[in-house]
Formats: sequence, C-alpha cells, structure tokens
Amino acid sequence: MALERDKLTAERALLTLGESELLELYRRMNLIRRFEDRTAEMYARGKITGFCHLYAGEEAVAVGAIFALYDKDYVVSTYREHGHCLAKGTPPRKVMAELFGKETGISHGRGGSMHLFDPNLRFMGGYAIVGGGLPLAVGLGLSIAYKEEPEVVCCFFGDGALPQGAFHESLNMASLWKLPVIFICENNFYGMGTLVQNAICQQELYRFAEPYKMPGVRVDGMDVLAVYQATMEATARAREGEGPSLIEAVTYRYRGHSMSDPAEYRSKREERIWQERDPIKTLRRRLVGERRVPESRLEAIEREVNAIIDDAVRYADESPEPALSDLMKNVYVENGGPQS
Ligand SMILES: Cc1ncc(C[n+]2csc(CCOP(=O)(O)OP(=O)(O)O)c2C)c(N)n1
Ligand SMILES: [Mg+2]
Repeated sequence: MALERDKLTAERALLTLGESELLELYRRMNLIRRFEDRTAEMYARGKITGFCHLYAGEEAVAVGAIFALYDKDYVVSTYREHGHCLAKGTPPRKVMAELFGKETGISHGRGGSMHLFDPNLRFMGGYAIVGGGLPLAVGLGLSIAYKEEPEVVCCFFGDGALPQGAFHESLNMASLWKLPVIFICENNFYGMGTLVQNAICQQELYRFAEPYKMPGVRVDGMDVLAVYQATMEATARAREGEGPSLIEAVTYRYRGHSMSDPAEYRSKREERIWQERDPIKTLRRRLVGERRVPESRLEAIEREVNAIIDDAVRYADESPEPALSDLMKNVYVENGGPQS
C-alpha cells in the first residue's frame, strides 16, 4: 500500500524534474557505484585495509534523499557511509585517500572508511556504533530549532539500529520538541548476517513512527525518484516547524556486510532478484524509454564518472602517508585537528 502510493509520487517526479536534474541523479548514482567497485578492487590488492562496508545497490537512497536537501542541510550517516559522503559533495579524491589512510584524506587518514567527516559540507560523519548517529542528529536538530535556522538534518541508519534504545529515545525527543530531523532507515533486510524478522518484532519498520506521533512511510529504496519525493515531503514539513518524519527505504546491499563477509547466509536467487532491480539500470531504462534521453548521453556520463574515480584512485595511491611525527595531530580538535 505504502509502496503503491510511492510509485505514484515517483511518477510525478519523473514528470516534474528537468532533464538536467534527472541526469545529475544518474551521474551521482554511477559515481558511487564506480567508487565502490574500485574500492573493492583496491581492498583486494591490499591498498585499503581495516573495516570497509560498501554501499553498492543502495545508491538510490543516499542520492534521492540528499538531492532533496539544500547545501546547508546536515547529513548524519553510519559506517556504510561512502555513498552519503559522495552524494553530499565531498570530492572522490578526498574520500578515496581517506580509505587509503593518506594525509590528503578527508580525515587526514586517521579515520578510514568508517569515519568520514566533512563539516564544511555539513556531512557530520561516519559512526561505527550502530544507532550512534541518531542522538547526534537530534542534537543538531535542537541547535537548528534553538537558533531558529531554516536547515534540516537528514539522518541515515540501518534496520539494525531499530532495536537500539537510541533509536526510540531519538524519535521520542525529536517528536516532542518538533525538531527538523528526517530519519531515513535503510532497510536492506540484514544486520550483518541476521535477517530483520529474526531481530525486530515489527517488520514494517515505518510503523515505528506511529507511537512517536510522526509520519512514517515505506518507499522503494531502489527507486531514486521515490526516495527523492518522500524526502521532499519530509523536509517541507520539517522546515515548516512541524517536526520529524521517518522514512523506511527498502533496499539491498549487493555485497556482504563488509569486505570480509562472503554473505553465505543468503541465496544466489535472492541476490539475482535484487540485481534485476538495480537502481541505476532502472533509472537508465526510464530515462531512455520515458524521457527519450539518447543512450549516448548516458554513456558519456558513465565515461566521465569512470575517469573521475580512476583519477581518485591514482591520487590516493600517490598521496603521502601521514608523517610519524604527526601521530597525535588531528586526533583531538585541541591538538590542532581538522578545524585548525
Ligand atoms: C552498538 C553496536 N552494536 C553492535 C555493533 C556490531 N555491528 C556492526 S554492523 C552491525 C549490523 C548493523 O546492521 P544495519 O544497521 O542493518 O546496517 P547495514 O550494515 O545493513 O547497513 C552490527 C551489529 C556495533 N557496531 N555497534
Ligand atoms: Mg541492514
């Protein structure tokens, strides 16, 4: 039912968005996919080490939601955050260099994959603690409301965050104080190897909005236009002082939980079904079929994106390691961290 409604609003987006905007959505999703594919390759070659969680398959969620924001709006993410960070506008060079642990990375190589942070673009991390971003998003929302500013906070988290106390406390407080926070749950059916139905009593996750007296919708997270529409509605409400919303975006991660997970807990058939729903291929089909965009334009975008990511990998590879004498620098702000 909720998905039906979503299809209708998404169709409106296809009609109302201009061609350049639709192509930008296509470009951003391709940028993230290519970034993640090259990241996997660099991981296999030992250029990237440590924990690394890829976002391939879920691109429509980050891109659709962040496209509905203004530059000054805030984004709070999880440890699977490469896609959110890129969608917010951080240059791929800076993100890739961070994964390589290089001084030129967005967190000077100190954070790595799970701790991207770009305060100038209001990308507020990158958190390894499941559900850890939600209270921080509420804090940002409180500061916006206190200063009577027009911004909103878009907070992404996985289905695994819903059984956490932090989720419930955050929704309660944000609703009580009518804070401008958009809670976006990326329901990819798994928290590591555990299925949602084995972890959460209510599988229609958007229904958790009801006890906290905020709108809750389930959208097709493989449809960038559906996510965009739902986020537009939620941001309009938040900016008008009407408070938070919960969006459940149903999506799928194409790789294992992390680079060290072969995902043997799910069937090849299931993976094939979701591959057929690839958000990038779906938008491509619609642009060619319904908007009559020539294939050559899309191919040009794909080539452009590939070149940007290849350049990012080269840049990261050639960048210097942090100097040993700087070991304690950029660890705490008082130590001469990123603000200095
Ligand atoms: C508080 C806390 N508990 C447990 C973990 C270990 N852990 C890391 S990822 C993860 C699964 C989270 O799944 P989900 O929120 O659905 O995000 P997804 O990986 O699917 O994007 C768990 C349990 C953690 N990082 N933090
Ligand atoms: Mg999950």
